[in-house]
Amino acid sequence: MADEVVLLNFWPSPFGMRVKIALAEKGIKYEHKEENLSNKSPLLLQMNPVYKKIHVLIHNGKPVCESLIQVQYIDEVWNGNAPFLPSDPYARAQAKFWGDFVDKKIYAPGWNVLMTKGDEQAAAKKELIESLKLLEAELGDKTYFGGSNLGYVDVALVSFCICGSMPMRSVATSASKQSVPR
Ligand SMILES: N[C@@H](CCC(=O)N[C@@H](CS)C(=O)NCC(=O)O)C(=O)O
Repeated sequence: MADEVVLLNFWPSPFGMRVKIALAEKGIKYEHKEENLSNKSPLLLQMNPVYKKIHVLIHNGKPVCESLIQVQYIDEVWNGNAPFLPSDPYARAQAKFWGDFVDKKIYAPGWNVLMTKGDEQAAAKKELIESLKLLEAELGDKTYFGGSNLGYVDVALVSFCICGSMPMRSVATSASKQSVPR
């Protein structure tokens, strides 16, 4: 039986973009169902009863929540090509560490840069710049964090770079509406 893959998403979501990149890299066909954040579908609430957030990956009727876990899941299920995570346990742990770092030290201060003002914004900028320097040092001379191929940390990070090129403040402030400019 062919895999049935559905992504409940809100198109500007950087978290959803991680999953779209991961599925594209693996060549997996899926159905994209757009959610309205101000009127979440019963399916979304059923599939993510804990956080009630987009996005959700539904594989053969079973939900997987949280973007970094979804990327790991996609890598494990469709493991025939383009591995995101290295096979060596230590290298895997390191990649997961930096993926987590992207959420805590890039996304979080990045959001605060967009959404705050004054001293709070200045502190967020400082934290973001320091975090980017640490990531740059980790990247070193490699083409990708994954080495010569796109890896887990790249997938975790690149969606925020894509979002950085969008009018993110307007996306953020209208995130509860459906009228986000594409
Ligand atoms: N940690 C989650 C974050 C998901 C998230 O923050 N989703 C936002 C949109 S980008 C959301 O659903 N916001 C609506 C809400 O919280 O009700 C992940 O990595 O998937």
